[in-house]
Amino acid sequence: MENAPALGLDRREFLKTAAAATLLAGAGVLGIHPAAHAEAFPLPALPYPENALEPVISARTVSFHYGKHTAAYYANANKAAAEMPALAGKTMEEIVLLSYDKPEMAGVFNNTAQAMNHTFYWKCLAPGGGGEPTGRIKDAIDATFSSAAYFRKSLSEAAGAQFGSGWAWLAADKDRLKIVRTPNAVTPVVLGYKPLFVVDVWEHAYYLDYQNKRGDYVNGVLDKLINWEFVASNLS
Ligand code: MN3
Repeated sequence: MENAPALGLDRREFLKTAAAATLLAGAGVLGIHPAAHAEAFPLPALPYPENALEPVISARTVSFHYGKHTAAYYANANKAAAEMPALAGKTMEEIVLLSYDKPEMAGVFNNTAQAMNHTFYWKCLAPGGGGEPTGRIKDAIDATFSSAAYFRKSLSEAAGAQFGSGWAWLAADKDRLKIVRTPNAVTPVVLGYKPLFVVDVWEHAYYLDYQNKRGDYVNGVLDKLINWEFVASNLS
């Protein structure tokens, strides 16, 4: 209570605050305390403003892709985690690994893997990104692909070749890097590889901006948005 003056409240305002706190505590007694609704996997904040990826990816695309799609995958992943006792206390990666390729857990897998994939995707992009890799990630890319240009070409082709919805990844298979294409929600994690970078090639990632021109979106991401610092940080 001695903090009240520091908050700049007069006594009458402070009592209103205290009354509000009492009401909230009462809600707890009735079993609707906010803690009862705590989500296992809160939606991580977007690492930049919605318009930060323009002109490659519009604020409108990000507002749907993050605000609607990513948020919905998290909501569904949380719902599954809350409803299935077998998932209690598990990480998203653990849930993805245990639900992969089990038809009866397809909903759990799809939503949890998509939540994880999207958070990874948003971190793979950065305003002012793109350009050439440097340091350890340059060395690793040169060792596998001979050059950054050949890596770029290989990833771009993989993204174009993925039929329907999916993802094009740079992943590490122990010491070696590889390009991996996955359908729908599948992540290289279930194949035993460590994801380093990804491009989302579901139509919701680019259709508002590029319509059918998936290649233009992928090349824009590789040339102007790839967050090399994050990619390098994923090298073990
Ligand atoms: Mn997506």
